[in-house]
Amino acid sequence: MIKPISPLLPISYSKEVAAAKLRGAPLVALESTIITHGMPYPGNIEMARSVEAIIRQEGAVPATIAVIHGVLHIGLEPAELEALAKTTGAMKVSRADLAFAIAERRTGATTVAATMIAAARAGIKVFATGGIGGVHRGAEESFDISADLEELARTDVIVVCAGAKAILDIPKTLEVLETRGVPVVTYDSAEFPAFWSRSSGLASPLTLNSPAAIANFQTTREQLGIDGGMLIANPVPEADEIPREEMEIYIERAIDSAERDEIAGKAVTPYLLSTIFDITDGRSLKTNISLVENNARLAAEIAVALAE
Ligand code: PSU
Ligand code: MN
Repeated sequence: MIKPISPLLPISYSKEVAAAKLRGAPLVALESTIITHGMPYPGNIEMARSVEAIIRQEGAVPATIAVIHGVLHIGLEPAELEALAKTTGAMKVSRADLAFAIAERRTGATTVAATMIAAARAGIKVFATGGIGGVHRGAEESFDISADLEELARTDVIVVCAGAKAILDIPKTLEVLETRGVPVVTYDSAEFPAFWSRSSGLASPLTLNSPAAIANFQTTREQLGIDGGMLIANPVPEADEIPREEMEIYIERAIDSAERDEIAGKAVTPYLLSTIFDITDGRSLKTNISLVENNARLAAEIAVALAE
């Protein structure tokens, strides 16, 4: 169920997104935490620009979502995107703090959960990201389960990702998604992918082989009156993947280091990502950019198929 936005909410559409909404063009939402907390500058701005360009090439319109000085932005102008990529003080904003960032006139980058909320309110049905948050390893002790999972259960947006990072407990993440009724569809593979790696060792709950089939599945869910999101897992291109066995070594080291440094709460994911970036000498970043670009392409194809 998509609630409309109050006319009193401070919201701003980029010129391109406003024009696209007027003519009913397909739109693809993009998150901004990946820009401010997921990658270092200038790799982050290069990724953000190239992802937007890919979506345009595929005949859709990109809408990068963020809160800037208390205004919810649906689509960023090039200068706004650049400024956000350079900011070091942006909040990481999820469902719990999206309204806080707006009310307190803060600048905040939206996670998957917060981007889904903004996209749904703005009438955007498809969203491309890198990886979703999930159940962290050791969650039985820490209770660290990303709000992304709950959002997927309740908000009607198709989220295209490269699977779940193996810094998470992937089996538990899939269990929670199943419990909450979120369809998990891997694109063109029987195996659920693990972000930097094409393989997780786990079968995907569902598989579809074309954007049209994904659009048709979503339309059928709507016909049945089933609300909530769905997760499309798109394996990283083979040329850029880091194999699972190799990745496992880096991940173990990053998790050990996070425990030593007593990292908790929303700092965990950014810490692990930047530690892995250091350990792999930047190779993980190259993989990360490649998979986001790959996801943007598929998301645009799905948005175009949904519009047909
Ligand atoms: N995966 C990445 N880079 C990121 C994230 C995930 O490769 O920056 C971000 C996304 O915005 C995701 C968030 O929604 O981390 C999850 O954080 P948490 O586990 O604290 O909910
Ligand atoms: Mn968390």
